[in-house]
Amino acid sequence: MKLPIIVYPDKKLKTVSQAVEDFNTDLHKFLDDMYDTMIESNGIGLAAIQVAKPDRILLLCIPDEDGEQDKKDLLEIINPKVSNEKGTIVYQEGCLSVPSFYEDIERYEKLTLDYQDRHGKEMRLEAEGLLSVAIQHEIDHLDGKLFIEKLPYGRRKKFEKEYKKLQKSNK
Ligand code: Y12
Ligand code: CO
Repeated sequence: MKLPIIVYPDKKLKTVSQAVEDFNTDLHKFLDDMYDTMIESNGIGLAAIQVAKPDRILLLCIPDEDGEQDKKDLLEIINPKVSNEKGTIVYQEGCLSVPSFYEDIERYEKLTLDYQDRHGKEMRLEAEGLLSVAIQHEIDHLDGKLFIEKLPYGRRKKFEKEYKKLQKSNK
């Protein structure tokens, strides 16, 4: 079932999400709904707070070399912890909560991610490139932060002006 996505400037997006403790059927249903929401919205990543749930959960499904998203590549990431960050990469980021805006953002190029899967099992992965960027973008959501907060002053101002204009035209 597709869930409604919260969009900027909704203040709920500033919430710091809380650790998941119960790995039960309610969680599994919510993860399935997050997947439907992300895929039906053409997203490659989604954090639980974007659908109004302040839990430390994120989903990623990075497209393959043909641009196809395969469910076998789905990552359900719960209670993530990043370590071993290395290098820098600039990537044009987009966000389902900031529709129609894409901006170049600098992130770590590589990292190690420890997390739990839907059964509470401890997992670890090494990420680089787009996967590393998307992990950092989604973990920022869990800490109440959006990628636009990383923009330099001038670009942020320009974004706010254009976003307001777009919101008005969509009314
Ligand atoms: C770089 C860093 C992080 C990510 C993951 C999260 N972002 C997304 O999945 C963004 C998806 C997105 C989809 C949109 O919808 C369509 O293209 C049809 C979209 O377009 C509009 O809002 C009009 C914007 C963002 C990805 C990359
Ligand atoms: Co986002």
